[in-house]
Amino acid sequence: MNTLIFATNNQHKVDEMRSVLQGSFDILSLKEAGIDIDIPEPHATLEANATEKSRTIFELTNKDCFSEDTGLEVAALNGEPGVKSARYAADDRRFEDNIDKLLFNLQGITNRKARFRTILSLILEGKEYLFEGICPGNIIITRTGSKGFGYDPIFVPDGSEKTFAEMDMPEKNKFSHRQKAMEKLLSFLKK
Ligand code: ITT
Repeated sequence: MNTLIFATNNQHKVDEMRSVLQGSFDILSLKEAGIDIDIPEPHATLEANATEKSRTIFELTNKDCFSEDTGLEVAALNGEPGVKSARYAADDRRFEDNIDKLLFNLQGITNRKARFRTILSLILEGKEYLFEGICPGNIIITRTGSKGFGYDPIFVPDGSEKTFAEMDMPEKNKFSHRQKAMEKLLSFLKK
């Protein structure tokens, strides 16, 4: 197995995965694989949405592939936005609006604990596997930093004083949910 299709339309995720993999194997985004499709994420769990994305691409191509679904789970909001992270404020998936809504909902709340959770769904030779990666941290009060994407400007991972948006990719990878899930996939592939 040399190439896996990564069932995502999010170029930031592709760039991060490539930086994690450092050539362990090649990945092709949907765009690079010539697939123009917006896969729905209608389910109530990250696991079900990730599986839907990889199954859709496997059924279309019959090739080894993987996908991931990530949610930001905020303790004081009972785990929200969670599986709704991409569309927290509205269906148009605007990062800025999602952050505004989250900061508004956390106004006056001192418990800022949160975690990113990634579920990675791999389909290899027609068999399905799931891997999880969790990054605990805190939501800060105002945006800081301009790198990364999504909720990065308001999330400080445990063990750092910086937000993800203040980190270069290799530094984010040291903490990141996505890296942790991918490491599990890589050690599974080595077995
Ligand atoms: P897919 O094509 O892979 O589905 P997506 O952008 O829709 O790409 P998700 O469904 O996994 O991604 O949505 C998760 C949302 O959570 C995403 O839109 C971001 O706002 C946010 N998110 C995911 N990973 C993140 C990260 O590492 N840092 C900050 N925010 C992140």
